[in-house]
This record gives sequence, structure tokens and C-alpha cells, in this order.
Amino acid sequence: MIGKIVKGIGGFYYVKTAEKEIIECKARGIFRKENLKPYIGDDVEISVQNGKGNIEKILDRKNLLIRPPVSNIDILVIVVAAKDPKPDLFLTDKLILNAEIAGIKPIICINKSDLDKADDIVEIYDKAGYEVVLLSAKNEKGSENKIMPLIKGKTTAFAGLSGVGKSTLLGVITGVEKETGEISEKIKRGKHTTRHVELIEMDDGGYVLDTPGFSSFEVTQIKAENLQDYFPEMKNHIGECRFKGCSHINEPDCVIKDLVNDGKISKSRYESYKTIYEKLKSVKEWEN
Ligand SMILES: Nc1nc2c(ncn2[C@@H]2O[C@H](COP(=O)(O)OP(=O)(O)OP(=O)(O)O)[C@@H](O)[C@H]2O)c(=O)[nH]1
Ligand SMILES: [Mg+2]
Ligand SMILES: [Zn+2]
Repeated sequence: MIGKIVKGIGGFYYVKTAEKEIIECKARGIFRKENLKPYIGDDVEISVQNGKGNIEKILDRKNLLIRPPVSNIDILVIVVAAKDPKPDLFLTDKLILNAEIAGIKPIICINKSDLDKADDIVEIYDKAGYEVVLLSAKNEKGSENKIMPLIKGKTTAFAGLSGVGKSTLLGVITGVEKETGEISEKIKRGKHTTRHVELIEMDDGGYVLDTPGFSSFEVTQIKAENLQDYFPEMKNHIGECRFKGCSHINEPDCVIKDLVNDGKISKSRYESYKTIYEKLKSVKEWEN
């Protein structure tokens, strides 16, 4: 039987079959040995004996993200709160970058617009060429209509810091509210903070995935020299600098630095580029 992994809890994987039946499965030990861990979103071949499912094979993946841990998605909606928690643009840029590397379309969703209009953040990502949606999942009627047309029929994962409102937004989109909660002042996380990734099927044939918030991770899967290829606002200018192979950091007559100084490329995006570039430079070959 073929199915899709829609949820994973405590070593069990929940596989949805073509008949929309959910079968609880174990992954055979071999996956651990081969370092082929099943991910939510994987299409898998399963066998069922005495009501117990077993994942036999993971079918070819279209793509895989480790942060958040999902496979076969079309769109990554990166949710940023205009306020509470404070926007983390570096994390946002890393999430965007991971999507770009995996060939997944990023969309920036700025939530909690009732608390702040976040003009500066809208401008940063607009300028970079990304689709930006500003809404308030909790306090704006019909906010889901701003995002639904962009993800219709697609498989979309929602990622971002804990407490930005991913689950609230998904509740509005799917009409099912769960796992959202007031932010506890002490730990600054939603009280009902999402603990696992879950794939929810929509009426239009698309899927949406809630994911737990996380705050930091490293990008390591590319070489520093290739980083510019994944920043769309830089990509169009490759080769225009005075030096061939310009890293856009210390070289003179650098078109990218000029664009940053002229305000055509956002400073915060450029700062993220520089920080990630330096980090990638320091990654040893064997780590790559
Ligand atoms: N003011 C305001 N609060 C919101 C909005 N959307 C969500 N919240 C609140 O923000 C808090 C966190 O929301 P969640 O949806 O649980 O956040 P999350 O991103 O799923 O958090 P994790 O599951 O921990 O990653 C809750 O108290 C929500 O009610 C909004 O548009 N405006
Ligand atoms: Mg959540
Ligand atoms: Zn340059």
C-alpha cells in the first residue's frame, strides 16, 4: 500500500492511504541504519500485518527540509509576528534561504498586524522580491482570504518562532482550532505550543502543516561562494562587480555594496548575507 506520512509521535508514524484511512506504522530498523529517517510529508510504501503497519520504503522525495522537518512541500510560509515575539530577521532570512536551497517557494506572512503595522519589515521583503502578506490571524475577520489564494491546492508548511501565531493562522485557515495558547510571560512561548508537525488535508486537495517554533539553526549545505545565488536581489547582479568572484564583503567597486548604500538592497538582508557567508567560509570541507 502507498500512503503519506501525516504525523509522527513517539516513534510511530501515521500514514494516510488513498482511501483516507490512517494507519499507525513503525519504521523498520533498517532506516536508522541507512540514515534514511522518514519525514512528515513522505510518500511511503507500507505493509500491514495483524493491524500493525510497517514502513517498507520511502518513495523519492521532491525536496526535504530539516528545519522544519518536512518533505515534499511546495511552499514555506514564514510567519513573523509584527510584535510579541520581536521579529527575528536573521532567523527569517535563514528560513527563506533554506527554502530557496530546497527549491521551495517562500512567502513571508507578517502576523499580529493589530499590534504594529510593521512597514519596515514589509518593505525589506518586498524589496527582495518576495510575496509579503500582512494580517492578523486573531483579530482580523477573513484574514485567511489573504493567504488562501496563494496556497490553493499546494502543500504548504508554516514555520517561524514560537508564539508568532502559526497555529492560530492554521486554525483560521482550516477552521479547526488547536494547540494555540496565550504566551506565558515567563517562557515567552505559547502555552499550547505545538510539539509536532502535522499535515492537514484541505478541501481543495492541498495540505497545510503546522510546525513547532524553533529559534536557531545553521545553514551548512552550500558553499559560501554560492550563497549569492539564493538571494534573489543579488542574483541578478552577479558578474557586475569589478572583481570576478566578488564576495561583496571587502572588495572595492562592488555593485552589491553600492545597491545596499543606495537603499536598493535592504541592509538587514545584506547583514544576514554577510553573517551566513562568514559562517559558511568557516565550515570545514568535511562538514559540508
Ligand atoms: N494580538 C495578536 N495575537 C495573536 C495573533 N495571532 C495569534 N496571536 C496570539 O499569539 C499567541 C501564540 O499563538 P500560537 O498560534 O500558539 O503561536 P505558534 O506560532 O503556533 O507557537 P508555537 O506552537 O509555540 O510555535 C496566542 O496567544 C495567540 O492568541 C494576532 O493576529 N494578534
Ligand atoms: Mg503552534
Ligand atoms: Zn560585489
